[in-house]
Amino acid sequence: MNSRSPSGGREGVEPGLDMAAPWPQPAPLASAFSSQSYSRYRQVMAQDDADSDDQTSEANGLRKIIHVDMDAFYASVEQRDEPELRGKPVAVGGDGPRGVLTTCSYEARKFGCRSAMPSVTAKRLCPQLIFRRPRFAVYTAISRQIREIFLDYTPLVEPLSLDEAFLDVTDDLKGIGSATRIAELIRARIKAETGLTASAGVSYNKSLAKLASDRNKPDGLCVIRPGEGAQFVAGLPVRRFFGIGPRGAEKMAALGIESGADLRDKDIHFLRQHFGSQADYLYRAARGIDLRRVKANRARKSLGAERTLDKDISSGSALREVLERIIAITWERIEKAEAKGRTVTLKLKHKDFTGLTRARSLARPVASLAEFSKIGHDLLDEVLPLAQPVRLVGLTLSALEEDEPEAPALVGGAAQGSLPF
Ligand code: DCP
Ligand code: MG
Repeated sequence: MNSRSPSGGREGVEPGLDMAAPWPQPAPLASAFSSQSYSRYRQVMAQDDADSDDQTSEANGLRKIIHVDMDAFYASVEQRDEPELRGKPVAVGGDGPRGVLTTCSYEARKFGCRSAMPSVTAKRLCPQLIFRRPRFAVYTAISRQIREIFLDYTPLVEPLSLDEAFLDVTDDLKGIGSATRIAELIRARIKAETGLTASAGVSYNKSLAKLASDRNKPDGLCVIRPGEGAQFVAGLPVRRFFGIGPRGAEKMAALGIESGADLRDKDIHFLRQHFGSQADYLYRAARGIDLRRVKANRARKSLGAERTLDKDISSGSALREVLERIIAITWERIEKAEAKGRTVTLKLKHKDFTGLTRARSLARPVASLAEFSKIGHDLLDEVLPLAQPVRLVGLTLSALEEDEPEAPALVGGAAQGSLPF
């Protein structure tokens, strides 16, 4: 078993910082920290940060959080279903001139291939790279399978994407005895029931659990116990922190901040001076403190689809044709999710990567495919004729009505559960 835990370590809380005192609201993540690679997580995390509402639960007692993340998810599924791909460098994505890797197997990562890398670059790094097209229906089915496994241990499951989720196991519903043991049982069941490996991180808050799940990938486990969080983040480069993208990391490097330890050395006045509303978030992050709770039944913010075109196009009729296909895909997703939303947004990306969006909001949810389609086409008409050709077209439905109530917040007994790590 690949189980490690950082040893030693100072307390995760600075002397003089009163854990029982009310905490200020975490600052929302500012655009200075944006980065493409982290954008998916940032959206989720920034949202959570903005509506974190359980400032006292950390003071009430430490929680036990597990973050589970499948290893090289899409690529592992392809290797599972096509045994001749096992042990080989495999990429999932388009291998055309505009193709991008959604992910790649660990064998391909040895050559430097990565998620979101242009396929041409990946092929240059690894000429023997084998490409497969994504099979989203299969990935979605596996995602459901693993979610069922999670729900067997706790109702407090917060999926972040198809292949990862936070679980709050503070309340030991099955009487298993430790959070680490629960994580191991979950990993073993995922392996047995899906034939795939997952890595897990166990800790007392979400940020640390997520950092931990990444530490011993693939097929690994890492536990960060109370008292070890500050030590753990001290050794990390700051770009690994949530919300700190390449630009944020560059700005920090210019100020002599490379690692979590460097960040921790800066006082709050310095952080406020240089990072404004980010300061409180950074101050806490450098100490391994994260107050967000695990939220089950995360409400979806939008639903949509987009397509990168094989050839840049500018003609109205060609764009209408593409849009028609995107409308059909998006509406199918909307119906499947039984989503109701009021805002339709058209997104176009030009050849030079500049973007253009047009949105329309109704007073009530969009009622039918015909209505959705008409709004989509009206928005397109508004931007025609185009000044320059586009390479990507997307359409989303947002301002969604929540159809599932939020899970009750952890209070009292649950927050104070005594499950050991
Ligand atoms: N994905 C994607 N585009 C990205 C990143 C990821 O489409 N830019 C997809 C493909 C991945 C899946 O999401 O398989 C899960 O993303 P992860 O970041 O968890 O990456 P992997 O599971 O592939 O690898 P790891 O073992 O690092 O978790
Ligand atoms: Mg993964």
